Amino acid sequence: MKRIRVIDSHTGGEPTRLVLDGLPDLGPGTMAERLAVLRKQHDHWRRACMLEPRGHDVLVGALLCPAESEGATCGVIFFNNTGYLGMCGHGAIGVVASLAYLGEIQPGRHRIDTPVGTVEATLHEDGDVTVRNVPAYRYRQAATLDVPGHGRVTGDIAWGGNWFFLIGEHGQRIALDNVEDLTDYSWAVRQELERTGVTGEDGGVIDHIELFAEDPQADSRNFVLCPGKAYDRSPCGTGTSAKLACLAADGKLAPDQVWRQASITGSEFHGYYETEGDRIRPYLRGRAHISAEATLVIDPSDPFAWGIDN
Ligand code: PYC
Repeated sequence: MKRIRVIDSHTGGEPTRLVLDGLPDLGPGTMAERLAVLRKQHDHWRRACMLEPRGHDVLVGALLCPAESEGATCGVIFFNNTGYLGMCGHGAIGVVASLAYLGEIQPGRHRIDTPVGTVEATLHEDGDVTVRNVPAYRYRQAATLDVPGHGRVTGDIAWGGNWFFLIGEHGQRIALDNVEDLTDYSWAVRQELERTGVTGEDGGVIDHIELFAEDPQADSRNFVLCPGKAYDRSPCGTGTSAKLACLAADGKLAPDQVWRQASITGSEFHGYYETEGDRIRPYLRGRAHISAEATLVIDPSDPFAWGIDN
């Protein structure tokens, strides 16, 4: 039997599984090199942790690694049911809350190395976490697509630690009882982006689709479709970062001004930014709660030991 120790948490409804140990050593390289080793040589370990019967399509995994940079608390590689994420905002908040739950960190600032850069997370005395994300920027404004079944769709392409297509005018109702239609619409947009070869900078795959609507309490409510076709239950940390980059580029939000981003479930992140050259530095504040402490067991005689691939 192989055993993998995990802590599960959720951040505004979106789950994170922090993988503490039990996976193969990825070597001493940079976080990007370790991610390449995990992807090429050990991807079945990701599948075992993320796919059914142990995982599900909503779950995001965070593999705890030794720090790469001096003074960092740890390194983390984020993944899900279909592959790997650059950064993950809700996941970083979940990692910090989980390490605090284990007594491994105290309130204060902690640096976390990821394959797309080092982020800093502040654990506040009240349990909230503020993530200083990697720099974000808008790459293209008002890109248009003809989406089969939906007609002309216009959106911005922005980086917030992952690539996003952000759509303000979509004619969709952003509500929990409309998730099926929202998923169909967003998936059609994603497929059209792929079919027509529309990408982020340097060919980066745009694998997150983000729709916005007004919200009675917050500044905006979003629906974010993640790469594995599940929607984010939280307001999506990297998606909120991409939104802040677009607001900044449009002159609609000043540096340090707080933006309350609600999710479709009603959970909220509070974001703001600082200007950094021609990019912005996004900050996101949210809260995670621990939901399980567990040991995953991989039984070699189990036909689904390494997950059900679909
Ligand atoms: O919070 O950045 C995020 C995120 C990405 C995918 C799911 N959540």
